[in-house]
Amino acid sequence: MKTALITGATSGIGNATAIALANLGIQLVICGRRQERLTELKSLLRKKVAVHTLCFDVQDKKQVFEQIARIPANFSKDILINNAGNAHGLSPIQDGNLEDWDAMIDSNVKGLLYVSKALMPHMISRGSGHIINIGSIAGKEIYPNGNVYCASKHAVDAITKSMLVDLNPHGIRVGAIHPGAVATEFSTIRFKGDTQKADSVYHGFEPLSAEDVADIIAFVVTRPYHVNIADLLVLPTAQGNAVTIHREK
Ligand code: 8X3
Repeated sequence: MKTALITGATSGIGNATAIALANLGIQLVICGRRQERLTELKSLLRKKVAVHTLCFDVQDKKQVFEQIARIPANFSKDILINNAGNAHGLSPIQDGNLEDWDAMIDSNVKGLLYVSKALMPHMISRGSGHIINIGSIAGKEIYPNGNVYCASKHAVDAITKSMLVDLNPHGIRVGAIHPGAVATEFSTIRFKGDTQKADSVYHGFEPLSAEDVADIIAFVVTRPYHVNIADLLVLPTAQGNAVTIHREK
């Protein structure tokens, strides 16, 4: 039985992906910072597949390695979905908040590296595995005030390409999915709970839903093993690039 480990599984794209993969009969290791939410999701999904929860923050190096070492032996480590990450703030670089910068680099970049580092040896020893990194359109282009968030997602793009090359001799699939506007808690977190500001991001057009992205992840993981979807930019039809969105008045 295949197992997928999903970081940031308690909300947004991670949560929708857990549901989509459980529907495919893929066992799950769901990771997040909130135990109650993990327990809730586990009770929803365990009717379909075996589910193990791991409560840790990807920013915490020690916790990452300790928790991943505790995964029971019946959960193999076939698929890793590096989804945990967020945007904090949207302001000119000269006005950037240092805590926001640390949070974005520590989770979006370093957290992804820590979790990957903990899983890669298992994949290498088996000569198979699949790593899917959730990037962003912000990893393909920069936009005004996006600065450090864009830098963190450009790093995800670079890390994905590096993994593709370095893991190539080991038979491991690696790819990234780079979504544009997805209606999740993303903007509420970016704007520190200002829901009015967050809602205005998705005003006047139909953004992607977390389920739209999860559907694509389900497609990516179910390709025959010789097919590796390495790089996908996924936008709502109303979005042309990071700053061009056709909104109804
Ligand atoms: C989320 C999309 O455009 O806010 O990563 O950067 S965007």
